[in-house]
Amino acid sequence: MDKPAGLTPLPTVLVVDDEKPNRDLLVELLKHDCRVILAKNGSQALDRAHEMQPDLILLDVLMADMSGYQVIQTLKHDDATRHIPVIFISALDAPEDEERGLDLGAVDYITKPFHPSIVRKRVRNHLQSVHHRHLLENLAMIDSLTEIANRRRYNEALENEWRRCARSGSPLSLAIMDVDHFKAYNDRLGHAAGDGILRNIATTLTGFMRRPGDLAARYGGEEFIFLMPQVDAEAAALLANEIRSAVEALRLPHPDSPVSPYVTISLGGMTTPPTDGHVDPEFFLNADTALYTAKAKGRNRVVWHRLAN
Ligand code: GH3
Ligand code: MG
Repeated sequence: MDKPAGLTPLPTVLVVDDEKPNRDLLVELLKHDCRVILAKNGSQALDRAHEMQPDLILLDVLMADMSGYQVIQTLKHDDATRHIPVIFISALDAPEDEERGLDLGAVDYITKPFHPSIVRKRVRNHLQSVHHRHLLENLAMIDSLTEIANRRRYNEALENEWRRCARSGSPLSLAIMDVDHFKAYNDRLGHAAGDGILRNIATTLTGFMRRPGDLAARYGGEEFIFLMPQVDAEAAALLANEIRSAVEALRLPHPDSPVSPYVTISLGGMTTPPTDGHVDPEFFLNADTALYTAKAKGRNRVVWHRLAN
């Protein structure tokens, strides 16, 4: 699950132990470094991990309903939880137990009775690694000029939303947009001013991300994407036109545009009912062809595949 970029909230740690005194001890120990949530058995641990997406799990091995080994196996088999690091805290202190825990994918294994300050420091170290991983993931997914999602993030979101819409039988809509006569803008006002335009457009697009799954991304150069899961063609084309109009309403002067005194964009779009399996390349191609048609028809307009525009 995505963590928001930028803000770093207090990390969340899920403590799983079937004995209350142990849970209390760990809460006392960790409460200054993180938000602690609790589970008192294996099945509760799986539910909490799913629902709360903690940054780290401290997992007891010997529990009544389900062993910690079974819990970690289930976590590691589930796409929604496999990324969450697990530390075993266990009274089983033989090297074979520790080895088994690490083989099952735990990042660390602490034996009971533990030394409180050591547990605290190890948890801190692991949370630091989690934090660095999130930073790297975010860096790799964000376009540095506009600070919105990049093409890689878009591709990933497209795969996910495609599958999600296929499962729920909902439509998926995609708009591709491109700045009109942008070369002339750069030639007249300079590349730095052009960069400013791209940032302005990115901010405007971000303002249209109103529903879960909506995604604004910079596809590359002066091309942007807006992905709209669960939006049908009519609604998507209307929204695309609102985006077009919002960019024009910024009134960013474009002295050399034959289309308008201001910077404008053209948009092409496509809506499809995704089928199971992988993304159909035609989805993007048809939206791109619609964009080409919007350019050919005079720019500063929206053309939607298979809609009377
Ligand atoms: P059209 O209306 O047909 O899209 O015309 P256009 O001039 O926008 O299209 P063309 O493909 O000829 O030129 C695209 C321009 O976009 C050229 C390139 O310098 C500019 N561009 C692409 N990426 C960037 C960028 O990151 N910053 C700036 N400032 N300009 C960029
Ligand atoms: Mg252009």
